[in-house]
Amino acid sequence: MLVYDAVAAALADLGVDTVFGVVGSGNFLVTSSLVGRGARFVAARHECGAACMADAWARASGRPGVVSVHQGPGLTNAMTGITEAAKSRTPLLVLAADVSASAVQSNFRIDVAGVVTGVGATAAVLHSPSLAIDDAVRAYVMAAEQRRTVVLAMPLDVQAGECAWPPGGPARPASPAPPALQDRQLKALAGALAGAQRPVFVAGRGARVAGARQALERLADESGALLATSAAAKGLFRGNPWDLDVSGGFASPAAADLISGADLIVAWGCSLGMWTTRHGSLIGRGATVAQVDCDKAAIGAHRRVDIGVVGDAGQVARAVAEMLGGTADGDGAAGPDSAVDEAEPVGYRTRGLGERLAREVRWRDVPYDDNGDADHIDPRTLTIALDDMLPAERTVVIDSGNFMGYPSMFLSVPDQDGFCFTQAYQSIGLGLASAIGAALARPDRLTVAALGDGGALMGISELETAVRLALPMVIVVYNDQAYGAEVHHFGPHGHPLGTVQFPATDIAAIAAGFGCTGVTVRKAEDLGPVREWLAGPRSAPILVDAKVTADRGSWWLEEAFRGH
Ligand SMILES: Cc1ncc(C[n+]2csc(CCOP(=O)(O)OP(=O)(O)O)c2C)c(N)n1
Ligand SMILES: [Mg+2]
Repeated sequence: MLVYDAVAAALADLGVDTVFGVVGSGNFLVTSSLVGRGARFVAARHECGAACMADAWARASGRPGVVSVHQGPGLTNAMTGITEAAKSRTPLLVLAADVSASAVQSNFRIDVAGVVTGVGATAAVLHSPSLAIDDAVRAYVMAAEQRRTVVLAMPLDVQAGECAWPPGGPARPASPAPPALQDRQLKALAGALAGAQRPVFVAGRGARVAGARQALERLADESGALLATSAAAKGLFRGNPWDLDVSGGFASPAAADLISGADLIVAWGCSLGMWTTRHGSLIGRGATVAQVDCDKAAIGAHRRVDIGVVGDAGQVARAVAEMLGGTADGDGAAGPDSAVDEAEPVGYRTRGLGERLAREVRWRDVPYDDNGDADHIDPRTLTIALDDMLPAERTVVIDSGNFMGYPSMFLSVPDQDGFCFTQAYQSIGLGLASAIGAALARPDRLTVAALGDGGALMGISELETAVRLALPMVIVVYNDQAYGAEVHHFGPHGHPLGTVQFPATDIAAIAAGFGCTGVTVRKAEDLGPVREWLAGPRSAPILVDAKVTADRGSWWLEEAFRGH
């Protein structure tokens, strides 16, 4: 067999059935071979888009994503998306063509391993024709099992070589056993929970990927804990009456008040970074902090913790519940269906609190003064109107910028898979492509892409992809004619803002040019066409160009600037 074909066969064997990419000469054959073996190839218009699509597809589907790129510029174009995936621990395999070892002066030659490791991804290579199948399998398995973003360099001379398909198929490397739970650590956590009066759980990406919701809810019932998540795990406790939603800059005043009043914070697969803790200010003075993470190096990485437990969030929660005397099925005070305020008070779950949460925890229930004018809609009013209009079964995907809190805080999501938050690298311009990946992973849900005008125009080439694929997506552009984040960062200090402000751009017309339905919105009544689109065949995306008010920066951004 030729190596490129054997690599494709090995990957197809491992279950690869969807590949994102941009095809050039170096990855044409391997990509075609994957397609010939039944994989769906999604042609992006820019490699960064391809990487973001695969990243979001992996997040939404729970399966490793695969990207295919041309050597040199194909890979460097993909690097921002690869960096986001690597920092988010997205299992992703990048099939990156590379020049032959002998092509010393090739225009396409770069130090692939240097570029890849420099951004935190893992470099792998097809070493030789005889090793190539094992190299490819190892790269995929490493991405899948260790949740890494692995870039597999595929030199053209190796791809063109010959190899033998192993009888019985390629061997899959054995998975390492997870580390055993340490009794001493579990006891410390159980003791802290038993002694806590106001415990709060903050669950992060690690809890999400561990599928730990039930185990955490039961332990929380047992100990009277309130439940919160990092933004990356938003939706994990949706429907639980003790859910505070997101901890950090996006927390509602009631949620922030309760989190900062905790005497014990337990982070489950959550790094307690500056965003999740508002620079630490949500952790009360004197509160005990515990952190559970299957990666030992993550414990205490962002802040000092009093108790560290190495282990999978679900396993640790079950083991601690057992120590506290509960059954595996839980005998907690209030399951999600119980009448919360009739239950016996336990821990932080005092009488009346359930009612307060139901009344105050959602951002859309927090009163505000609408600052819309004749030509601009208040982004809160816009987002609440969309929240009312859009079906609850949705995947909300967020780009970066000043606007990002509005959709994150005012659009509800059905569960932890309904929110795609690609902010590990804080790049703008990834949101549209990420939304395409999420839409392909979850066609059963309506995908809602929330973008700023800057991020939308940066990633606009993928609008053609969304239209070509006839994706039923709602794309909302919070258009303030500016890099608003920078305007609000530097404006108050009196700096000139000509570098970050732009003339009006008719993004609805641009969208119509791509074949979308384009709608300009200056007031809630302008959203009628969205309602019509929702009732129609949804055969192409709809883009809402919302001319939003921008008289001041968002409150979470003001907070965030303290970290710059
Ligand atoms: C690739 C990249 N370039 C620049 C930045 C710096 N940056 C952060 S937010 C922002 C403005 C984004 O503008 P827009 O998408 O319109 O959102 P807004 O802040 O206006 O709501 C910029 C330029 C970045 N984060 N990523
Ligand atoms: Mg803007």
